Amino acid sequence: MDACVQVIHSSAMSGPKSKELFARAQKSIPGGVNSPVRAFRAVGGDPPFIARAKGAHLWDEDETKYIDFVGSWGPMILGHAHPDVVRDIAFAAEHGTSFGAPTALEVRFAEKVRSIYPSIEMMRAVSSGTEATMAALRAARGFTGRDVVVKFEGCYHGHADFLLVKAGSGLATFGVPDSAGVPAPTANSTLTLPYNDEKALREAFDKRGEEIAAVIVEPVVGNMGCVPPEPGFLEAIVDVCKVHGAVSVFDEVMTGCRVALGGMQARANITPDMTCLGKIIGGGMPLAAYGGKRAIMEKIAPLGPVYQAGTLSGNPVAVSAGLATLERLNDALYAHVEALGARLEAGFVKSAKEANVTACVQRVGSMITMFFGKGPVKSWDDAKACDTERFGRWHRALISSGVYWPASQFEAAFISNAHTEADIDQTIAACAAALKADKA
Ligand code: KE4
Repeated sequence: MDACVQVIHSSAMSGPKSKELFARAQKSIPGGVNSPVRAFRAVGGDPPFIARAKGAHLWDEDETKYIDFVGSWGPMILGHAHPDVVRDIAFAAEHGTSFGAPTALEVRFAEKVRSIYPSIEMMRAVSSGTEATMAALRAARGFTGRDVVVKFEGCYHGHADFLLVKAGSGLATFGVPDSAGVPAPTANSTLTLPYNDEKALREAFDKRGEEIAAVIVEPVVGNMGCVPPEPGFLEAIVDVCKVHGAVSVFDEVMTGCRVALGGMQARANITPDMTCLGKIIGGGMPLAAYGGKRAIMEKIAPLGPVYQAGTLSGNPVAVSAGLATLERLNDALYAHVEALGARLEAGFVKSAKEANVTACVQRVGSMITMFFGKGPVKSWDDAKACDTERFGRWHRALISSGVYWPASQFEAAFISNAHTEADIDQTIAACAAALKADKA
C-alpha cells in the first residue's frame, strides 16, 4: 500500500454531487472515506462518489459512467451486480441475515473452498482479509510456539499491528512500526525483508531460524503494484520453512481465484502450509477465510488453545454471495480475462512507446499495473522509484475520460468477466491520449 502523498490539485474530475458529498463526508469520516486509498490523495483530484454499478461499469452520483478496473479492489471478477449473485443474496436475506449459529451453507462453502485449494485441509471463515492473515499467523505462532513473523517490503496483509511494520536497519534485524499507534515491542516480532530476495530470506533463517514461526507472502504482489515472484522465490519460502520448522503462509486474498481458480499456488504448482483468502471468495460481501494443514488448524478454538472468533463469521448472506461467485468461476472466464489482460497490456506498452514515455507494464492474468518507471519492478525499492507524480496526472486524465483506475501507483488493476474488447480498446485510447497530452 502506498504512503499517502498529499497531492494538492484542484479537480475538474468529480461532479457537483460528488463534491458536495465529499465535503459532507469529511466532516464525519476521516478523509471522507472508510478506507484511505479511496480518498485519491496519492493521485490528486476529488473522488467520484459511486451511486451504482453493473457489469464492468460504474455510475457516479452525477450519472457519469466509468469503465471499472478497481472492481472493489479485486472481488468483482464476475462483474458488478451479477444477477445470480444478487438473487442468492436476496434469497438468503429473506431467510435471516445472520444467526450466530452453524448453517448448512457454511459447510457447503468450506467444502467448495477445499475442493479448489487442496492445500487447505481445514479452514475457518472470517469477515475480512485482515482477520484472515492475523488469525493464520496466530495459528502459526500457536503451532510452533515461536513469536517471529517474516514478511516482505511492499506486501500488505491487512492492518493488524504486527503486520504494519517496515524493514529495520539491517536485513535480519526486527522491523519498526509503519504506522502510528503500533507499539515498538510489537514491531520487534516482525522481520521485514526485500521481496524476491532469496539470499536475504536464507540469511534471516540462518540467524534467527529457531525464532521464526512463519513467513507470509503475497505470491504475486498487488500492493506495490503487480509484481510477480522471481523464479524459485516462492519455492525457497516453502523450502526454508520446511527445513526450519516454520509455517509458510500464502496470502492469496488478492491472487486467490484471480490469477487462477486455485490462486498462485495452483498457477505455480506450489503447496504452502497455510493460505489466506478473501475478496473474490466473498463475491463483494464481507467474507474471507484462512486454512491449511489439519495439524495447524486443529490448534484453533474450540479444538485447541489458539483463540479466534467473529460475530458475523460465515453469515448466510455473505456465504451465499461467495458460493454464487465460486460456482461461476470456470475455464472460459479465465480464458476471457487472460485475453483481455494481454490486449490491455499490449495497448499500454504501445501507447507508452509511441509517446516516448518511460513506463513498464506488469501483469499476471487479470491483475495489471502500469508503472511509470524503467522496470522491471521486482521489489519495493524498484516500485518506489517510479514517477508517482506522472502516475497522478495519468490517473486524473483516465478518470476524466471515463476510466476508473486504482488511485495509486502501488495498486493493481483488475479485469472482470464483464469487460469487453470494446472496454479495453476505449481504455487504451484514453491511455494513449493521456500520455500524449502529458508530453505536450
Ligand atoms: P481486507 O482486510 O481489506 O479485506 O484485506 C486485507 C488484505 C490482505 N491481503 C492482501 C494481499 C490484500 O490486498 C488486502 C487488502 N487489499 C487492499 C487493496 N490493495 C484493500 C483495499 C483497501 O485497503 O481499501
